[in-house]
Amino acid sequence: MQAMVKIERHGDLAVIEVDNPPVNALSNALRQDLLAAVKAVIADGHLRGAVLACAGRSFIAGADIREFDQPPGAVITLDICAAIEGASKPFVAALHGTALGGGFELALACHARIMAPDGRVGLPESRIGMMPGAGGTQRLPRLVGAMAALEMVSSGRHVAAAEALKLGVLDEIATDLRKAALVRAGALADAGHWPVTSARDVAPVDRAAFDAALGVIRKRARGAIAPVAAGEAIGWALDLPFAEGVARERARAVELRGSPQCRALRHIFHADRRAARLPASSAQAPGVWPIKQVGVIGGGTMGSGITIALLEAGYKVTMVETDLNRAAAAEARIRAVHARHIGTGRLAPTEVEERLRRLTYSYRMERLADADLVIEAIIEEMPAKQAVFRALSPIVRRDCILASNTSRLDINQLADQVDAPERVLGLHFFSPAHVMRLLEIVRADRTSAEVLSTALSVAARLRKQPIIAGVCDGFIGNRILGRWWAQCDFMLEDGAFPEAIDQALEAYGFAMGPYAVADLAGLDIAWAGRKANAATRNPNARDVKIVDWLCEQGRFGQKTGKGWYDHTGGKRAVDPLVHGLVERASAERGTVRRQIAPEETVARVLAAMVNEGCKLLAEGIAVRPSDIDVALVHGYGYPAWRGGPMHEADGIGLDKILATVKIMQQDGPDFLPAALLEDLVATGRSLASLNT
Ligand code: T1G
Repeated sequence: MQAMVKIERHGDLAVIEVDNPPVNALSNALRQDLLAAVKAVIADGHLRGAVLACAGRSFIAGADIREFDQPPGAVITLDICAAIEGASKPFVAALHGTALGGGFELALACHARIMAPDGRVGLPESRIGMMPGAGGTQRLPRLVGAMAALEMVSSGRHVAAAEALKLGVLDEIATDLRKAALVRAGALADAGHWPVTSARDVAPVDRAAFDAALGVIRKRARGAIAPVAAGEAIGWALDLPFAEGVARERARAVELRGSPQCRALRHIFHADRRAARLPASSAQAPGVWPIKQVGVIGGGTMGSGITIALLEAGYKVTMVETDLNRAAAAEARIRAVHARHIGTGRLAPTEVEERLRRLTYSYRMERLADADLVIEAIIEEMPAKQAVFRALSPIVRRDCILASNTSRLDINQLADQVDAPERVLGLHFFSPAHVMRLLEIVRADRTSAEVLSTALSVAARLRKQPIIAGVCDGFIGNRILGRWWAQCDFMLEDGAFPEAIDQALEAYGFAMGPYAVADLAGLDIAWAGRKANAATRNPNARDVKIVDWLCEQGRFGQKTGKGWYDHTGGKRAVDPLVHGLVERASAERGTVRRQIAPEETVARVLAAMVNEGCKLLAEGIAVRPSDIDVALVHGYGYPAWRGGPMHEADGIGLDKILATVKIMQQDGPDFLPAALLEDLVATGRSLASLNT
């Protein structure tokens, strides 16, 4: 096996080079080798200084998170930091790629830090339910101040080179990284003294402002422990001597490492990456088609959002609209978002100009003759969509991928309209499309592996989180949503009120409860769907009419001032009229209303999700349980720190979930227990065992 750490000599200076692909993660074995190398360099009387650098695409991206369930090894990163910082010769960190977590902490312990122009640093531990445990929370505020450090550890944000230099993290940005680092190490050795981060004082801070910022972090965390713990540790740097701060940080980090939240967030980390891979059964590494020129048909909210995302990712876009007014409205929408980005400083006016230069508007589909990919985003009606696909077929090249942004229609019926149906698939973006991370890639019966693999590469370039779904009404996300929202409506009839359900689910960690979300999205969409599906609804399915009554009164949610709540005062207020309608629904059903405890709300919602998830798996619509977790977390506000419903269900016990489903089966055929769930319970297997 190749050594993971090498020492190269450059005269009287050394380069310690770490080489542990893909991201130089600090595994137990690597830590041992690295400490040995640091000690060897210190002990070598011929060497005056050293550079710590990495081979491959990145500097050390942190501890190896695959080892978090094992006991820590003999050498911890804290020991290496202490050895470097207390060395009798200067150490300079040469950073490229992403210097994160323990990697960045090692750099903070070095006596200088030099970074390549495209490098980034950060302490992202809180995103995986962890906190820095190798002195990061104590050293960083000594360099950048407590407020900036608080923001960095709680957000977990990656900070680009220019900002890192401005903040005081870096000493220099250099194109010729190794050379600049060696020069710096030599200069520090010549001077005979070098800065020691832990010996610096933390700049004085307005304590009230710091505590207020911590309060905001606590509130925004919505139950997540890690961002708050990391923030509190920055406070220890203000109050305690370095050694004590580090000891407390370490103790708290060890606690978090073994916590259910850390396990859940690591599950999501791996689930995200698994979801972006083709299922194992697909042909080996299918080719990826080059995509440069994209057509978007329809410039409504979705089409405009998709266009903005495509421009951000560097694509050339042609938007096709039917008339001047609609094109003008789309242009106004797209310009407004870009103007906001200029206003917030996210984009420079020149960057916006460059993006908008890549966008052309047209009324003629013929302009899509050169397109590599066309995304249809028109009204959600099958005949209209079919007409678009029929019209496109003779215009575009045979290898132009044709995608629909439908959120529920049968992609196979669109593929039927064109030559080469293997290039047709669904690309279901979530609104607003330039913001929401989830992208459901819908594989139709004939979609080829190459087309699927190209779609995954487009998702990566758009920085979206893909999941692959099969064709069915609502695909993965909306089909599950339909079931658990139905359970919420049943709970209204059984005795709850909308605000109690919203509160129970927000306390559980959801970003917003279902009724608040419905008011935001607009009730008219659900109403139209209910009317369209009325004929095909199963007469044995339990049906709650409250949303129809609200819509009949013109209460479409926030856009009309009233919906499930009264928003006219600028806040969501409980409306006695809605309580009246809820009670009427119970009375019409002949139900004696009873108290619904928050625990029951959560249990029924979770059971509805997991049961439907099992049906999706058995039908082959979802590839693996963890894809369902990814969908719910990135597209539907499910708390990431709970790891998604399928992960949560394993923790609770599938037998308990099944018991709840068995009570819910009285609500009709949609809630019959999934055969897969029953089978898993009978055979004592977990959902996690199905993650391939
Ligand atoms: N440990 C193990 N494997 C890792 C890893 C890590 N820290 N980071 C990435 N990988 C794997 C990943 O699973 C994937 O493998 C491959 O590398 C490429 O990753 C002591 C306690 C570095 C920005 O949280 O944010 O340090 O799926 O597909 O988009 O205080 O990975 O292909 O088999 O994501 O270019 C803190 C987590 C740890 C960083 C690269 N560090 N990683 O992104 O590629 S805790 C993190 C990332 C810690 C200290 C504490 C990203 C990336 P596979 P990728 P990418």
